[in-house]
Amino acid sequence: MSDEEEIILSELNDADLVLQMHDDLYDGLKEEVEEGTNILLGRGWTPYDVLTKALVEGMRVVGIDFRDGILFVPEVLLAATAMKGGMFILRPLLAATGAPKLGTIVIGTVKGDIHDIGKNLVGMMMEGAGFDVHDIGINSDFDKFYEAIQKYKPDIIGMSALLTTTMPYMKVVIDTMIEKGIRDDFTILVGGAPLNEEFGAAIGADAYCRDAAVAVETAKEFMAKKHNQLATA
Ligand code: B1M
Repeated sequence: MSDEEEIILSELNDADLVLQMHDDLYDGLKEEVEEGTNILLGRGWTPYDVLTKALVEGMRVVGIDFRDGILFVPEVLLAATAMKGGMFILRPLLAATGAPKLGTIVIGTVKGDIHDIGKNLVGMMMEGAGFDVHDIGINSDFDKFYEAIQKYKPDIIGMSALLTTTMPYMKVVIDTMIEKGIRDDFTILVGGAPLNEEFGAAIGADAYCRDAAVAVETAKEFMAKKHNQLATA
């Protein structure tokens, strides 16, 4: 692109800026995505709207072209890095709600799986809602979950999987918890693009969460139930 055609992000109106951010995310332009994120925040957008309308929507388009063989792993990695640049700016803003602590969550992407954007987003939203979040990262086997369980004594375990080949490992984690007699000590929430409600029920999770907002609402509902049970016990 020549200098004359260079796009000045700050000169675009909100709608055009959001579309440009989708393009920049698609092209893996981290600095531009960060700049766009800051501009929208400066214009009074809520962090949640920037996250969902500019970043998540942009990644949805990347996902479609990845699926259709138009984009390949290296390009998608760049898009993911650009997305993380924007998320890094939003994270403290989403977490700074001053909400009272609702409970503790351990969250991780299961063994064999390195997708972490959705998990990170769920973690950020949970923090924003007032949960203490301990993120154990990607490629997490049962031992990694167990170590975190012992260390943080969570109320909720969150598992993420983005691959049809890794989602069965969630059942391994739950079955191993049953063997150890600790399954009922926690609420187990699962999520990730290839999952659905039926799968969640079949593996013995307490709930499948379609997205981060649903995960937060579901976690809040389970915590309210837990507190009611404790109060009436
Ligand atoms: Co991958 N990938 N990928 N990938 N990748 C998918 C998942 C895929 C659907 C793309 C496609 O259509 N072909 C496909 C999986 C097919 C399948 O199994 N059904 C796929 C594949 C095949 C692969 C590789 C095998 C490719 C290869 O190497 N040939 C490889 C696997 C690596 C591995 O994990 N072992 C691979 C690699 C990668 C990258 C490294 C390049 C990159 C990941 C970078 C990163 O995460 N740091 C990547 C990406 C970015 C994607 C897509 C394009 C986008 C995923 C994403 O971040 N979405 C994805 C396409 C797609 O999903 N349609 C794809 C945005 C995010 C906000 O959404 O993660 O769904 P999502 O999270 C949502 C909800 O699902 C839910 O809430 C989130 C926020 O609303 N949620 C939870 C998620 N986790 C939750 C946990 C909870 C609750 C809710 O706990 C309580």
